[in-house]
Amino acid sequence: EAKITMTETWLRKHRLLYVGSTRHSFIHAIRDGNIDISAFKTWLGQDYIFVRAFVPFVASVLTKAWKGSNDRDNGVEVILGGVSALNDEISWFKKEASKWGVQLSDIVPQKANQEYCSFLESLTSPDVEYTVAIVAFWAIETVYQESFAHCLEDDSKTPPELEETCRRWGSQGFGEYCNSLRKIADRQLENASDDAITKAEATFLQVLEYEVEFWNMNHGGT
Ligand code: HMH
Repeated sequence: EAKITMTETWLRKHRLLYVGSTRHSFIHAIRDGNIDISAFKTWLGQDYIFVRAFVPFVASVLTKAWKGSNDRDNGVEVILGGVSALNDEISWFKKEASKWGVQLSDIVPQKANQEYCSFLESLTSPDVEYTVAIVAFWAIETVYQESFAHCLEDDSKTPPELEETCRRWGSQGFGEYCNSLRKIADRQLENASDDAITKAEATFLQVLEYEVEFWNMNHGGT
């Protein structure tokens, strides 16, 4: 029988917050076909800023993995793939913004976004252990995966012009990538100190809270 991993334990323990971050009213509005296009455009512009701040964070996770890469299979290739995918993601945001008439150079980061980006920056510190950083990375990607995959289920009424956005994070390929990140996180957690495990759990919760605030920013918390 399979043993219960640390991430599974946390997902069960913090179910309410996890569901709050992956089944937000913004996501329900996309899925039900009720999304206000201005809310979608707000999200698009703000997420472009977030993703730009995400690049140095992911690069810092790569650096941490690289330093421990004499440990067999610590995930360095998967993370390198993640860094590489961000190049395409930034281009996609530019293309999508021009499609919707969103002027990216004019976007001012809102408070929730600024706070989330500062949190990401704090995680780039060399004092933050690889275990903590990889847990944050897994959680950040997984919230988007679970959220957007929900908008692609058979009974969803997602507007066709938003399907491409939903597929970016909701596709099976992105789901497999999230599973790989989860395995890396769980493998790290198996060998981590109690102190690192405590910090990683707190960081996981912070990510979920920032994600809820990020959705609220686009969708008024309704
Ligand atoms: C706010 N969380 C936010 N934006 C994203 N693009 C992701 C997660 C996934 O990369």
